[in-house]
Amino acid sequence: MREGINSITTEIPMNFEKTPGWMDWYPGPSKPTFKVPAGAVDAHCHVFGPSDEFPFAPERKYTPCDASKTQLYALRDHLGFARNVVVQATCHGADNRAMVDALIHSNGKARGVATVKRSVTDAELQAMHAAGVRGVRFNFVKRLVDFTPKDELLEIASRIAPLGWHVVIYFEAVDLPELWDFFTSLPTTVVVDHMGRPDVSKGVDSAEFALFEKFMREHKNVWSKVSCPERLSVTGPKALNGEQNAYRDVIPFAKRIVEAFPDRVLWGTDWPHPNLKDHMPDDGLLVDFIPHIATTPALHHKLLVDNPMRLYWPEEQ
Ligand code: 0GY
Repeated sequence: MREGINSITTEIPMNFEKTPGWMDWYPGPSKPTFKVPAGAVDAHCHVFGPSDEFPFAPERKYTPCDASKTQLYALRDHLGFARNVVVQATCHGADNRAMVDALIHSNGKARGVATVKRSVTDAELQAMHAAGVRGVRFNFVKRLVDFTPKDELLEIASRIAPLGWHVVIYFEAVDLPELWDFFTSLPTTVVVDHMGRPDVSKGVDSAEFALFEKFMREHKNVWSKVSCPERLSVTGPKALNGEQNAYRDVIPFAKRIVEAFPDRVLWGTDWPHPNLKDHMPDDGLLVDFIPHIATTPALHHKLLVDNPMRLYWPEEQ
């Protein structure tokens, strides 16, 4: 009798209602004009659910639409990319099953970044490694996650380091001074999401962005994703007055980082673009942003092929 009741309960799908105002991913992305080099990697993207198969985490701060591995891989092919790095999204907390499932079904064309707690076992880390996980993400964006004590994060970093994994950090520019000592104490390669989220209205020569450049210049283990112009831009997706490039106010920031640190930059779509409020980007348009920030074929190749391959598929180098 007990067993019967349990099995009935688990068969009832959980019904997730999207966060009010949630913007779904763009269904018909254009074909980019810019042709990415052969072997290009979309090094920052996510999967959401599908929620009836992989329920969202109770501690999540938003409830998104579904965005499956099949839809992600269709986008990869449409945009001309060869591989993906699937980053655990906060709506799944430290339950990495959806991300790991995406890796397992990618025919080796996807690697991943997980979120783990101190309680993760060595066997679980090994299983994730076998599936293709190569990093953990530490998130300091307060609207996305609750605070995790730094000693717990340091313990996690020291446990994943022997696996050859790295740490991905997500924070906002105003918080860099306070987080500096912690970040510079990490024992692994450290990859910053979205250039540390600069406030582009302050300008590329602001003290705030100078601190981020110093962070990369003084710490050779620090890399940056030059991604998410759609999140950082104030001018938005519209090209104005003969200017052909959308998100033009983000160009000076990303271009400067690509040119100063060409061997430590990555690029990703950020599909399915969680938490956007004003517009949902056409992913084809995002790909057409790349030649504005990496202006030579040699830089395209480093940004889209050499660097992500070195970090995520080192055995093929
Ligand atoms: C991103 C950015 C965001 C969200 C997440 O895991 C997440 O929920 O990363 C954001 O809301 O800024 O990189 O996808």
